[in-house]
Parts: sequence; C-alpha cells; structure tokens
Amino acid sequence: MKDYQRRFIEFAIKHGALTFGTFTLKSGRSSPYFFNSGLFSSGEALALLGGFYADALQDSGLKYDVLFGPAYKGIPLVSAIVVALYNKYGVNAPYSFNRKEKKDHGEGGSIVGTKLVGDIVIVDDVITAGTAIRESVQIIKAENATLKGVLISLDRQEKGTGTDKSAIQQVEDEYGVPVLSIVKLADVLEYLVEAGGYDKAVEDIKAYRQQWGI
Ligand code: OMP
Repeated sequence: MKDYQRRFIEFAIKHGALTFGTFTLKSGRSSPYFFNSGLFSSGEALALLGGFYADALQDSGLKYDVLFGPAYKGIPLVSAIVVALYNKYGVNAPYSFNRKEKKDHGEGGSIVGTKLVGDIVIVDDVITAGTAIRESVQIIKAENATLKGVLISLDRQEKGTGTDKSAIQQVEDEYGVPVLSIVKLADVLEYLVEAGGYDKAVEDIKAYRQQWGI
C-alpha cells in the first residue's frame, strides 16, 4: 500500500466517512462497513480529499485532456482535485462539469467549464450500479469526446447483483477503460490488520468478502 493510500484511510476513518458496523446497501446486502463521502464536509476535509485524488491520478500515470465532475457530487470534487493537482504537482488540469437542467438563455448548454474535448477522466465518489457513470459517458459522447478513465475514492471489490463481476469491472469491460480508485477494500483490510484494534471489523469484512468479494 502506498503512503497516500494509508493516509486516505486514516483520514476517512477520522471524518466518519468510513465506518464499521452493520449497514444495508442499495443492493439489499448487509455490509460490515460503509463509505459516505458526504461527511467530508469542511474546507480542510475537501482540500485533503482533493489531494488524495490528485495523488492517485498522478500515481496512475493516466494521460488525459479534461477532468469531468458529474453533477452534483462531482462538482466540488473535480474543483478540489484540480486545485490540488496545481498546488501539489504544478499540474494545470482543465476541468468541467454538467448542469442537471439545460439552460435556454445566456450562454446556454449543459457543460460548465472547459469544453469536453479529447480524452476525459470522470471523477466520482463510489460506483454502486454504474448508472451515474453511464449517464456521464452519454454526455461525453454527445460532445464527441472520448472516455479515458474513471477515478473514484473506494472500490468495494464486490459482485454486482446477479453477476460475478463488480459494477466497476462491468464499466471497465463495457467502455474498455480503467476505473482507478484511491483505495480498494483489500487496502482497507490491510490497513485495519496493521493498525490493530479492529478485530471484529476485520473478521466481518473477511466473511463478507468470502460471500460477495470478486
Ligand atoms: P450516488 O452517489 O447518489 O449514486 O449514491 C451512491 C449510492 O451508493 C448510495 O445509494 C449509497 O447509499 C451507496 N453506497 C455508498 O455510498 N457507500 C457504500 O459503501 C455502499 C453503498 C451501497 O449502497 O452499495
């Protein structure tokens, strides 16, 4: 595990965004952990969050022309990431986001920010069923741009509903692009074992992976 990944997990636990217990997921599964990025809700948290995404993007070596943050959650996210890319790495990344409602006056259009041209990376928090990503891909295609990859914070590494593949693997197969994440569940597990004091969570997550893991 890379240092930024370890620090991201510590950061997520500290803000209560990564919690352990019993949670019912959208799929109906009972999960021993939950990730809620809505809890990164202060200036410091957003600045650090943007920094972790920037670390993961730089670490991946992925080349892109524009970072795209889908409305609504992707908007502060992509903004924080481009600021961090500039401050931490001196990278001046063009970015844009979409409006949910199309404007029929003023400058019009549904894209705000730089034009969606060339290779696009979508940034988001989690991929659950992949519906939000598919909507973003439609927007990118409508602008004649190309999807280059997707960057999220946590890959839960679990099977989708009625399939042995995860929603992330399905997106990767369907569009032929990588879905990058700051961390995967395997990293979280490794962290919890190393940190100590999480015996129950470790045991429950291992059992959950046995049942639902990919
Ligand atoms: P959107 O970002 O609005 O698509 O919501 C993400 C969905 O994923 C919500 O239904 C969340 O409850 C769900 N979710 C998480 O946010 N974090 C998790 O760790 C797991 C889930 C999930 O239900 O699978």
